[in-house]
Amino acid sequence: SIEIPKDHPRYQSLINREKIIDGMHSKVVAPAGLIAHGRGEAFDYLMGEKTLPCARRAIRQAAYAFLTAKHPVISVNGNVAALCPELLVKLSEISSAPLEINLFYREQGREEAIEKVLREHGAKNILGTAGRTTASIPELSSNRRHVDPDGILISDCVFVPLEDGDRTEALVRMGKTVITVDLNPLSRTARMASISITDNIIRALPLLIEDIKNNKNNPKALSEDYDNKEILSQAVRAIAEYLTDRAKNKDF
Ligand code: PTJ
Repeated sequence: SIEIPKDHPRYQSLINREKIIDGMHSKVVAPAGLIAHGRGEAFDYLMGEKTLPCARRAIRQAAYAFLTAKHPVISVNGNVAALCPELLVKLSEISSAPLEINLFYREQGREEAIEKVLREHGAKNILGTAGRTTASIPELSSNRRHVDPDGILISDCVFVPLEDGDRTEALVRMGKTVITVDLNPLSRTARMASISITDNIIRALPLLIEDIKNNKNNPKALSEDYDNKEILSQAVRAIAEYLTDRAKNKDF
């Protein structure tokens, strides 16, 4: 991998790219994960690479869902394992929700590669490892239908960042609360999920961890009227306003 100078104006973005590229070489990330990352970057640009107020509200609601669930589960794919394994492990610890590896592009050696990364970052309780995904999600034809019988199958709340729309829909139909993080507020996943956080996973996870930590004894303090469609509408409007302001002010 290349050396990125710390004073480079796009340092963080370049670091994230390197993580995804390195992840692809070690089989953690699927080749399509590079395309997914690029799409995410584009949306991040369009919102000024910051957490929008509506995303902040969605994060609070997600913390509430985690804290009030009986069996919350954190679904892990290649991109999130490459970008922020330490944050996934922290979220799992603070919420007592197990991590479950669940891949769209199943390929020999990927589950093992992701398990290795998670273990290196201190994960103890990992579901969905090779050979464990013997249950299936009804009416879902993608590879993601294979799930761990002790995890997503019996969960009441699933955190599925950077997800595809089909599974989100199938999980909602099974009666589960589905939380996603997706920079694209127009994606099927964002529209199908119960709680959609329109933010970069890198920025959203520390805030989610904080909210869970600070409200463990009183989750009710987090709850407020919540309407996912309204939150998505606010995200789209925030992007439009940000772009309009920049264009008006010739801020280039
Ligand atoms: O590891 P696998 O095999 O399970 O595959 C993972 C990918 C991400 C390749 C797979 O789920 C996929 O193809 O996803 P999509 O359909 O491309 O959707 C990914 C969504 O995540 C897109 O809407 C992106 O805008 C968004 N996204 C990408 N990077 C980030 C992001 N959202 C938040 N934070 C990011 N860093």
